[in-house]
Amino acid sequence: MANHLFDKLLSGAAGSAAPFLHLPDGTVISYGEFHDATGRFAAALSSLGLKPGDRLALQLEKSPHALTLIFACIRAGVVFLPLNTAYTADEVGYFVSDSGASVVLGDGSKIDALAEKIGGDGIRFLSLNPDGSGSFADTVGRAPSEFETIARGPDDLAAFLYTSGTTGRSKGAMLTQDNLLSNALTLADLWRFTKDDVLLHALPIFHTHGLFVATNVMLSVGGSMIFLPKFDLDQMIDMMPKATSMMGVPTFYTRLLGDPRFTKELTAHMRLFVSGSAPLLAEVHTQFEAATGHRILERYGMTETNMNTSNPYDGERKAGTVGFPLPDVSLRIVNPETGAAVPDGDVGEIEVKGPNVFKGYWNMPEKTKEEFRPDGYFRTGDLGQIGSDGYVRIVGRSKDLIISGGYNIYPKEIELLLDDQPGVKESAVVGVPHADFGEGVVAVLVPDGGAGPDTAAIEKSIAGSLARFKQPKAYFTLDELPRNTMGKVQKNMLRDRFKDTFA
Ligand code: MCA
Ligand code: AMP
Repeated sequence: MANHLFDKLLSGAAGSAAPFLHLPDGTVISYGEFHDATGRFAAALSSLGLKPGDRLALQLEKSPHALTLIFACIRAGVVFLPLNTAYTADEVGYFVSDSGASVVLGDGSKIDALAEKIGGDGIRFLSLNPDGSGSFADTVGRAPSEFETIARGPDDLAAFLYTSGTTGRSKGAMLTQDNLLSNALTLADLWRFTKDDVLLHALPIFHTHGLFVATNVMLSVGGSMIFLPKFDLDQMIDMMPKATSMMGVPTFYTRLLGDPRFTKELTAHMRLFVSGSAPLLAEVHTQFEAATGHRILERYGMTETNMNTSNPYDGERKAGTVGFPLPDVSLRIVNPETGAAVPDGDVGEIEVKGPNVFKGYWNMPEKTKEEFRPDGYFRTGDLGQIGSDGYVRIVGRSKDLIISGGYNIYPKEIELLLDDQPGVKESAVVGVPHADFGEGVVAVLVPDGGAGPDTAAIEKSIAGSLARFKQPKAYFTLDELPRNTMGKVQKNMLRDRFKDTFA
């Protein structure tokens, strides 16, 4: 039966000996093997009672098995929620209850703690380890070895990706099969990927960049990936000679540039380096070209929209810009208050429309309505301008968001926790320049007049609720927060005051 996304990415893979995944230990998983494994996993999902449209949450270390599970969900029509492995049980609990997931898959070392914390009537907790073992493997063993792919159309839901919000409450962005497929096909074409490409893949597979951009693009052309568990500088340098291309967040590029082994010779054979998820400093772009002779191709996207713009493959890849709208994406710059187009070249909010744009936030019709204009454009919350050269530049964000090492961190979520701590009257969280992560999280606390905040105790107290990467890397106290006449905290003043914290 027709399954819009699976058919295009994998149905032709049955029986194919072409390589799909190259693992660090030298193992190669072929397209045919991967295809068959998705069938066995899909049969196991169905044996658990999961039906099309049901939700499954997974918080798994990166492995071929975790990737198989995701494509098994697509094949079985099950909506999957990939969750950052750094999330605490508290955070995972929220995603599971909000999405109504009936099955949760976690690593063997964590699944019992998740089950204990989350509980919930009828929710099944199963383990799947990076080596393929775990209680889910037992379910697979008992299920039929063949699976008839479930029919799914372009508008059927494929995934929920949770993205935090300025209110501090995470929202499940509902992505359809065609949101994912249309974007993968557009990018593969634009960036000239073919079956001969080998992508060096060190990104996590719980976010758009590593999963939908990198993996779906490669699957759509029948190419292969050197599939590393995470970014490790030595492994990147070792594997680079076997790759033709790489996708990464800016932190990947600054770390590579800082290594004397990363030279023109090491990269001479490479076809393409793509960067995104956070701003790439123009100086990093320039240094990269000086060190390697390659110009990084920067593109811009968002969880809700997949990719929106890209620098050209053939034309000039301009540092400090994110290039042009993709061929099937309409992009405009508007006054955020009125929604009216701004004069050419002026700064405004970036709005986008196209087959890449999600269907809305799960169970949040009001929030969804606020984020879309009546004519269907989505409000990104990013501030940008289009130069006379037609290139889009991102100049800031109207949303209060920190991007650290490519991960989004919403200050509100942290402030809500800090405000509740003993000795704290109020707090403000800002991102300031960080050489490795781009931005680093700083917390500013206002004492409540008593003994004042004990930051060591606060760090301990929030550790159970917040993923480590979101926790402030520095704390300061101030008698009061700078506010404007409307009473709004002036975060730009805090960013300026603490800008040298990580210098
Ligand atoms: C790790 N740590 C971090 C981060 N990562 N702190 C702040 N920001 C981070 N991103 C902290 C850990 O908590 C730990 O703290 C210490 O750094 C070392 O942890 P480790 O796991 O060893 O770090 P790492 O392996 O060096 O990871 C850094 C990384 C990783 C490679 C940059 O964060 C990463 O892979 N980022 C990619 C994120 C990504 O894929 N984003 C795409 C989102 P301590 O030592 O104190 O315990 S998709 C998206 O944004 C849109 C759609 C788009 O356009 O792509
Ligand atoms: P996320 O919600 O994790 O998908 O993060 C999306 C946000 O990352 C966007 O709204 C932008 O603010 C930012 N972003 C992604 N790519 C770029 C880029 N190339 N330059 C600047 N910001 C980017």
